[in-house]
Amino acid sequence: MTGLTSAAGLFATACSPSPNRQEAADTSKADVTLRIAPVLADIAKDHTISTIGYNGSVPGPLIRLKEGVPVTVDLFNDTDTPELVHWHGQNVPVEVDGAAEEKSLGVPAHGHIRYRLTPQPAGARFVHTHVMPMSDLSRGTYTGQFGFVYIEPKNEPGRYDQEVFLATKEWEPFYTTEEEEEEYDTGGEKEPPPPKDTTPNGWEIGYQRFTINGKSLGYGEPVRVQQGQRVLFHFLNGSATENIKLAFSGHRMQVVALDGNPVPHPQLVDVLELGTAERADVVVEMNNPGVWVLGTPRDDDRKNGLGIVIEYANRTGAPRWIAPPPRQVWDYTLFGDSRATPTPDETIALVFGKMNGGTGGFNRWTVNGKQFDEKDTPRMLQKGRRYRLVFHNRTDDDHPVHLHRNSFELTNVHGKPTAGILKDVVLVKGYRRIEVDVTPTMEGLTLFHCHQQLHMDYGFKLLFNVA
Ligand SMILES: [Cu+2]
Repeated sequence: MTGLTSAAGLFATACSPSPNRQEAADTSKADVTLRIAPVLADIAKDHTISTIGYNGSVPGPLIRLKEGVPVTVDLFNDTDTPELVHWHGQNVPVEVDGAAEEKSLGVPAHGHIRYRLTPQPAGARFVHTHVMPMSDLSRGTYTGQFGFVYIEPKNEPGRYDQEVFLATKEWEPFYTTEEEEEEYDTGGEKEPPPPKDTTPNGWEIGYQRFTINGKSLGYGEPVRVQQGQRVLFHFLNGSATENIKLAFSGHRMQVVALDGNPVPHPQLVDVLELGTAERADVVVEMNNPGVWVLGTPRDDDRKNGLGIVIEYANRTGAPRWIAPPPRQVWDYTLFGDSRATPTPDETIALVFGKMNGGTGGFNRWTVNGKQFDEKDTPRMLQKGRRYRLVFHNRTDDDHPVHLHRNSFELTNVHGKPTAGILKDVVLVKGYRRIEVDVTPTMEGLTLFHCHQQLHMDYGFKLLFNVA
């Protein structure tokens, strides 16, 4: 549990004067206050979850900020363990990024820290705990410590009539030996399989309950819409470990932004696919009056709560689910440009590997043949230099990989070139290759990791240092 120790240790340094922080004696109200505390959440009829959340709700309250306008942030921790609060998708200094590996400030058990934060870039971001729970499924992102952050751009086009934020979440995790079913072949180039590993696969995580905005399908208030409206939906996959799909019965969704960043070519889709921590903004024309289910096409998970009712004005009756057309292929390049991207200054290959954990054990994850070790020297990157990161996934698992404090541009997906799609998480499917370009602008330690909690905790991390 070295992460916890260092998080607590960091607080000692947090007490020394810093231009970025106001003195502890300052009791004025902060612009943003997050209180980390136990919460009881009624997620379904006669079903209450006991977890840890922000400000007494799961997900936490929507935090609306303005691009480039600094805010004071108060973090209170009412729990018995140190916490880390990560501003996912924002370009912020290491001190406030909330990752132990980057030596960010932690929030001590029953403690408080205050700092300044300049929100950037604009778009749908989020905030979540960055603690490593390892085998403890009552901590880290298995809890309700997450919430939307929306950074308003300086100029908001606002071509919609209503804005709705929807965050998905799984609850009551348990250990299982069952693996996710295989996806059908989507074509394109493949990575070579690794040498055969005869050790059985280690633990996977299953869940009993599912919610959108903290309510199981049919329990919460429906989203109320009117015929003729254009509704902007912001989706966030708040899962610790699951990559999900979402479909809106009777409607198609126009994807306008991914991970909060507008895409070059908005496209209509029947099914959204969101890896852990991915976001998508979609616009839907409300042109099919009725009472509908928006949810996962996986019947079991939808029955266990992963959906929400969309209700047109003056329409009543049981919500209808219509399965999307079969074999919908989610392809990032649909939304990209065909123009050529600049030649990178340097190419860095990152090969993802797996060592099976065996029955009752944990799988171990490697980048370029090594599990993360905090004693390793970080890989140096030069500010302003264009790097191409080539993700070679030589495992049969899908990995939603995330880079802190920077966005990257997708340049190649499964052998298909693309441009103009800016993201901070990308889902690299089993035995696939994705290439992204990043030009670091923020100095200091920058963490790269798989956002699947179990993968991250058991080795799937790499530390860069930008100078
Ligand atoms: Cu992973």
